[in-house]
Amino acid sequence: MTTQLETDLQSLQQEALSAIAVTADLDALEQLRINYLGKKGQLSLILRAMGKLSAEERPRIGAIANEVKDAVQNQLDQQRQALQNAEIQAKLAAETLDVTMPGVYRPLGRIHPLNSTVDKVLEIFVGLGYTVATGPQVETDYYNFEALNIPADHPARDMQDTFFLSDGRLLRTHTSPVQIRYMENHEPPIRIVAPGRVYRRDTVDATHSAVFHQVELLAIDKGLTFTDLKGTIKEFVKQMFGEDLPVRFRASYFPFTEPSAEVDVQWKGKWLEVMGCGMVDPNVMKSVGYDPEVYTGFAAGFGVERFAMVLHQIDDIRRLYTSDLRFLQQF
Ligand code: 2NM
Repeated sequence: MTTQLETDLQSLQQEALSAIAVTADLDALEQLRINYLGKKGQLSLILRAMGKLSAEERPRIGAIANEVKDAVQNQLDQQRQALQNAEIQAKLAAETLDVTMPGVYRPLGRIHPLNSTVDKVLEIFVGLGYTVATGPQVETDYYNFEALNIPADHPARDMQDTFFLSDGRLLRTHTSPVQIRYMENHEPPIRIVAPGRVYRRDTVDATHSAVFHQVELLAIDKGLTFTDLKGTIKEFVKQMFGEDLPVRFRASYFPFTEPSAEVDVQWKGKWLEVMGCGMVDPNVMKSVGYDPEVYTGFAAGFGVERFAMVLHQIDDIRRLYTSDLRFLQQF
């Protein structure tokens, strides 16, 4: 026959199993375990009543109680496992990394065409054994003019051409002061190349800028001749343009060289004036303390913008300064 205890055990099992099955989280599950199987739980409460059972009934009810306990424990274990799995799956889903998603676009910087031109020029001269030298952009009259054999009444000194500071100093109009400073501090033989920013009071247009860039080179040694100058420039032009272009030298004048010449290069069928050059004037040698009877030297100079414009077919010098990305991204 069915006792009250048996009925209680059965309804406890039924209630526990359905309560456990719908539990949504691990904390609630633990509460259910305490409630049903804990020391002061419902099962313990029922078992306490077993003391009143007869000796023959006790093992039977005890066996049922154990079955209920196992069934509830089983269901608790299963549900715990299920909830833990669900938790892991949810975590995995939340942390999914979609490696097929497009990356974040980061625009890449690049070398400005003026700088890449300077880099290329310097690389060629370093390859020919020259050392890169630099100097200040604010100069004195002495280094910019006097030491370079530019007389006081020379038109280059004109207010129209030079930016003067209120203290009498000036913005260098060429990088030649770098060569003077270098010669003052070094004994021949000398091979230097001086890149840098220079300033002229020019009205800005497609081919003129008040600020532009120059590279000048200087070689001083015993026995250097105009032939050494021509060979150096021809080699430079060959490397700069990537081919052996026709080069011609036209007689010219600079205060700091004698004789002086302009260099033209035939490029795409046209003669382009690309640089000035000459043998360093004995007066320049004397101003730095070199004996012009012992040493000779050659020098040359050119505008970097002009080279960049020829090499990249740029029609207006201002494009090199206006930082228009549509222009710059072409290089
Ligand atoms: C030029 C053309 C010819 C030149 C001369 C010197 C120095 F310092 F040695 F006298 N430096 N640069 C020179 C000579 C520059 O640029 C068109």
